[in-house]
Amino acid sequence: MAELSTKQVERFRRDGHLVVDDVVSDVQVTRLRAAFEAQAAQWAAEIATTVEEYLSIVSQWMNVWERNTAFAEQLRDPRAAAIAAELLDCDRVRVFHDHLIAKPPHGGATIPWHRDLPNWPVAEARAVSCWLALDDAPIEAGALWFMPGAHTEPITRSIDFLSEQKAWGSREADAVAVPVRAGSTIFHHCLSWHTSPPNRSSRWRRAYITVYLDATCTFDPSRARWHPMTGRVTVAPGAVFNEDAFPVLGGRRPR
Ligand SMILES: O=C(O)CCC(=O)C(=O)O
Repeated sequence: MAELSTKQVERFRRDGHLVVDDVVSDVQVTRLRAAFEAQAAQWAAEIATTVEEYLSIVSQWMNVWERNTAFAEQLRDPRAAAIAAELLDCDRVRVFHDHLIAKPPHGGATIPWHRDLPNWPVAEARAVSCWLALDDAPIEAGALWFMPGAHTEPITRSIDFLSEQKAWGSREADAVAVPVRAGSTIFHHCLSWHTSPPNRSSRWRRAYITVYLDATCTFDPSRARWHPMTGRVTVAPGAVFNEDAFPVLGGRRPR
């Protein structure tokens, strides 16, 4: 049984992103929020500071699945992996890395316009991210914005998106905000252009992101040698990623 309708897959191919509602149950979202809070308290204790102080400074974490059981289980959610495989039209997907991003109430920075693949040491444009909302993410809380269709445009050099702004000119008006409820997901193509503003609400805006690669994707250090995951690669350029650090998570369900 396919997870997505033909219309959903077509929408993803046209726009470069797709909202899939209610991928994760309320119970699981509550569990992940509690796991995040406990994990943040532990990270704060490890550097002998309070969790409040810690969370006012640190807002992003990678490879959380290696440290935390609840996120390790979420990473292996077979439904999310099946959706990723359907969108990529491949048999199996592997994790490139996971990523927790937390924007505190009335805080958090703008994440400027960028596309992901030019910043990854991955050769093929055959990857999707699953952005799972752990809190409701309305526009005022710093929802993601996308430029629909821009994922089909050629790969250009990676812009240093923290210092260099993408200028859209008259196209700016075509950008769309994509607010979602807790437990819902936004799958976005590795070449989609996206951004998020600060959180102007009085609630947290936390998201757990899994980056899925088509399992046949290969290592290309020339693209982004500096990326933190490059140090975890033990294969030669041009080879598929090593299973220990980049495990296969699942794939299409039998029809
Ligand atoms: O969560 C955010 O605000 C940004 C997420 C993002 O850039 C991504 O998922 O690639």
